[in-house]
Amino acid sequence: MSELRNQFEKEGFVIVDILTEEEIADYRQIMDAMLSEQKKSGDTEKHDSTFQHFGDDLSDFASENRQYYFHLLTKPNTEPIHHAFHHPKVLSVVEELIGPKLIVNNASILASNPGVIYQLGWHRDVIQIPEEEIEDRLFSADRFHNSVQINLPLVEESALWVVPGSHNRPNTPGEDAAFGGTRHYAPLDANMPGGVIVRLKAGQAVFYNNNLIHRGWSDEPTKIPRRTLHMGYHSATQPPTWHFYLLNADLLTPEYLNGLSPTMRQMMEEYLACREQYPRMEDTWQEAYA
Ligand SMILES: O=C(O)CCC(=O)C(=O)O
Repeated sequence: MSELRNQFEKEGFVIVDILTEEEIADYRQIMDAMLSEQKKSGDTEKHDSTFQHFGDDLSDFASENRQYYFHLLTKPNTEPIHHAFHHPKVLSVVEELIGPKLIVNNASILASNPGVIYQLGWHRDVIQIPEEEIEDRLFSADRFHNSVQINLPLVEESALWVVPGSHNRPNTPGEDAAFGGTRHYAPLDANMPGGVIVRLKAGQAVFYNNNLIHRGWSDEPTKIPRRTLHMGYHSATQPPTWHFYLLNADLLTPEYLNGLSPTMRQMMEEYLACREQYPRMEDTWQEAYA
């Protein structure tokens, strides 16, 4: 097993340099055309983050004083940045971590302008699973978790916090106490033992097992914008997890697919073929699921 994979399995995350300076500048330029840093809101209210699975509309960016979560695939006018989702270095690291035949199942951007307080409580990415169906066996070292999530910032960031090594074991009593009885989002004032900030330079990515206990967080209003590509993949050599269903397949119409680059179109066709093979998200956390 490679050193990188070993570290990923032990800690639940790895940090890798991905983009060159030139690519960072290119990507920033594309991003600036979609999301303006000049746009300021007069809004002084405190907002909860949008429920990520719905996603925001690009045209709403910065109208409220909060972080935004944009789904880039299935949203027209985001095509100029789609090549980020098949960046060869990203794909080769994911392949090293979980295996070949990668299917993209999340391609988003986490974005905010300066001055935002962003607080998404501690959680594992099991929000799609009803709380009473979340069993400890899902967080076992014996179970292959067929999902890698990635944050690739175009501006340095320190928004993601993780509890290293928490991805393949159940909660400790201290973590249970911090969750306060829920298996979804912990209360915002939870004091999670062992939580650390993941500090990333622009162009560096964190690849994480999203069973890891993690959160998105800033204690104070941010001083710099957030422009972070956020992606998820699984390997088609094994059945997908519940994260696979994050893309809204209904929006992948023939008309939409026709407007994509040949590579992106092929990736979406592979996504749809996999969706046909595994149509039911609710099967994916059952014990009998292969
Ligand atoms: O980097 C972040 O803001 C956290 C994202 C997150 O918690 C998630 O996607 O589940």
